[in-house]
Amino acid sequence: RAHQGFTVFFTGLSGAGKSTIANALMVSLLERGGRAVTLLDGDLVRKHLSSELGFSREHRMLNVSRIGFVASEITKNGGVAVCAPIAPYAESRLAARQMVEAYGPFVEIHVSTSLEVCEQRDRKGLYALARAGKIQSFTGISDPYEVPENPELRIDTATLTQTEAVQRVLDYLVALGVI
Ligand code: GGZ
Repeated sequence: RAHQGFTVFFTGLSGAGKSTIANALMVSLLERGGRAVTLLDGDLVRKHLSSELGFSREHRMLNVSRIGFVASEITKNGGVAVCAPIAPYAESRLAARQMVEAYGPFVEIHVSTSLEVCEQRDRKGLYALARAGKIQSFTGISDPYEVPENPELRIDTATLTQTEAVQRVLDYLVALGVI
């Protein structure tokens, strides 16, 4: 299964650590060599693929389904897709899973860092803006996040270092036999 494509799909609140872990995972996978790794980060996707979309339920569903489609194409062609949207709705995560699983494994990773920790960190100042009502429909504050019920992995960055978090993912992928 060395040439089996697969998708790693991180989901979690803003500031939970999805992008950081996704980036570090990509670096580790590239160091191992041998295959193309494509990062579909929330920010980049919003800029290049979903620039016309906002944050309504409908738009978030559409955004995540686009990510799922691109990930499925990458998986089909034997590549590795690493996705890191908030993806707050179970229905859209399932849609992405179903698209990908037609061609290869879909590894859903809930970056479960609590709202309290994310808000305390507030790296981009977005939680303060959301609390002040200056950003509407902000996930965790004024918009829902449906906690994944059966993710392949859960990672809490309050209790794991970045290195440990990436190692958990790599261990899972080794056990799965795809790396
Ligand atoms: C949530 C928002 C919002 C609202 C802007 N709600 O931490 P960030 O800044 O860099 O990542 C967040 C990003 C979320 O986009 P996604 O494409 O991942 O969301 S979804 O999967 O739901 O489609 C945040 C920023 O956009 N941002 N407004 N209202 N996050």
